[in-house]
Amino acid sequence: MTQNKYINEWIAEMAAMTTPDSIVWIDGTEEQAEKLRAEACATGEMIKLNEELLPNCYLHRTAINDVARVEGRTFICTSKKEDAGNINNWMDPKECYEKLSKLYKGAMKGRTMYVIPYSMGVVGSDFARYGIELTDSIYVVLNMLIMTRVGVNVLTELGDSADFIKGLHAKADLDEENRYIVHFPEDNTIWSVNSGYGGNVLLGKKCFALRIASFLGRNEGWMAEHMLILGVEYPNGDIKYITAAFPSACGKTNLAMLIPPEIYRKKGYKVWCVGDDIAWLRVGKDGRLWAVNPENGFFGVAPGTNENSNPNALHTCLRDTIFTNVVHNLDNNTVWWEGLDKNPPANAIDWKGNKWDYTKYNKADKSTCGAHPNSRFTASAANCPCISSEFNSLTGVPVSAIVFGGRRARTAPLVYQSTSWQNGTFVGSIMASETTAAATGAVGVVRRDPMAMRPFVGYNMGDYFAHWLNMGKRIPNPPKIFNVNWFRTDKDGNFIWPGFGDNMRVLLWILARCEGKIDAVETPIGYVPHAEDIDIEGLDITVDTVRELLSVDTEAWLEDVKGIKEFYDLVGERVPAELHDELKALEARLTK
Ligand code: OXD
Ligand code: MN
Repeated sequence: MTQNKYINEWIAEMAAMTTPDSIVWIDGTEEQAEKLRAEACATGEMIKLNEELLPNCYLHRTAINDVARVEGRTFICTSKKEDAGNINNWMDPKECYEKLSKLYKGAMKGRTMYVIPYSMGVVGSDFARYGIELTDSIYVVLNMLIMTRVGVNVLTELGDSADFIKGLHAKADLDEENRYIVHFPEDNTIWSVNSGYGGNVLLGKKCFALRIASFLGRNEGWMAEHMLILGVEYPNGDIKYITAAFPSACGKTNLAMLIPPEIYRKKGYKVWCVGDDIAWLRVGKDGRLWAVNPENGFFGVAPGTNENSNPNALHTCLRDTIFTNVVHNLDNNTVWWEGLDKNPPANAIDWKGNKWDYTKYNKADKSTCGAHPNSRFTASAANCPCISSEFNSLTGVPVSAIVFGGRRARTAPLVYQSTSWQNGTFVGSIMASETTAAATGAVGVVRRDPMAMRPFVGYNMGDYFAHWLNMGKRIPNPPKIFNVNWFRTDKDGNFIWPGFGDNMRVLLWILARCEGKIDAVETPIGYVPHAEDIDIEGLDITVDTVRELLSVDTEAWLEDVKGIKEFYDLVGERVPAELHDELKALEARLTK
């Protein structure tokens, strides 16, 4: 397929270790994909769904012990432990190669090794980086064909270069005790073994586009971030772009595909989705920060996706989609998940492959769910009704605002603006989210998740903060940095802000601030809107409620300062002095 000796020698070496029966190159053609789908259906790996209702859609079930990313088994293998830092699991690279080689030995015997040449970003663009994934899973091949740009043109672009990310995946025995997702950033290598779940095995996504890319970006002067990218179109046709980072379970995909409230739609406002999970950011020739989404599809959480929460996502997965671990409706050969609608199918199979009795469903008991809470749809960006016309742009989109956020019942106001890039980096570094009862049983446990990158920084978190500060010095016209919290609750625990499409009202305030069109109130934590400046026309809430949403609870913040100190101590001595200064200054402002 290629004359590139680096590629061919590496494949030969991996094949000698894993001993597949055959090696098949994936060329990106529809004919080959169709043959693989048929083969997966013949072996039961996938189920073809109703062609009329869900054209070209398939259902797959993972092993029941293999349903999510495994942070405890994810490693960054740098030669020096301190370069991986305290937040990452670390293994010595040599030791790790030796240990995992034993697990890979003969792991593909009786199987086929597929070779997937893929690009993160538009092939040939300045942003693009190339990878080759070797895998023994057709499911992985078919997901990669949706999530990345796969094809021989990647090999053409690579020519005889050694500059590609080498990914090796083997399902082996799906043994949890020997499951490893390991990254060798100094060798551009990713090894994944004993898993078949998306986040662990679609190596272009979290492993390459975040962990390895964050390492490359630090060395080369760009950024790889866990951020959605959206464009807000004004009635006059102007479009302004925002990137936003939120931890899991905070509605990233919903915000990325937001539909403005009717009063805004009538005035001519629109929102365009560029990406829902990952942004690569570079300084443009014009001195602004430019963003691309390196992916080509969405690997979205299915439960809770419905006509109200995210109609665009729902429409995106009506065709050409792979569903994983959702309910199979046997009556019409379609799929269902909790929160899709109020009509659970009576004749159905649950995500574990067992007959499912929806009458036994109890919201409080996850084991009665028909779909796994982390069940997914893998769908093509091209099928998204609100996909941006800039999705395939070679240069990306210019970013006006960076938005951080989390799920906080009390601490963070609906929105506030940082006072500078340095202060904004601090705001990102102290990001946190509270667990919900539904997720863990323990309400309000705060997990620090800086820039929503805690599981995804491929090097020392302290160095990552320093890279953010350095980038600020390199961007002549940087985006303004904000923090939002859609999840503030009243004393009875009810959400105060309506969220979803109405978050548009907050985005418009953010963009007005970026344009210098509106002033704000200075508080100890940053700039907060005047309550009257958040438009509530057509909403069921009053300006006083907005005032409550925007209030800064000094006591809660002082409590938070303690948690931030503990977290900085955990990250260790590489936390930049500027961020310690920011923390001291915040504490002083809060106690003044
Ligand atoms: C994801 C995640 O799957 O962040 O996108 O876990
Ligand atoms: Mn994500």
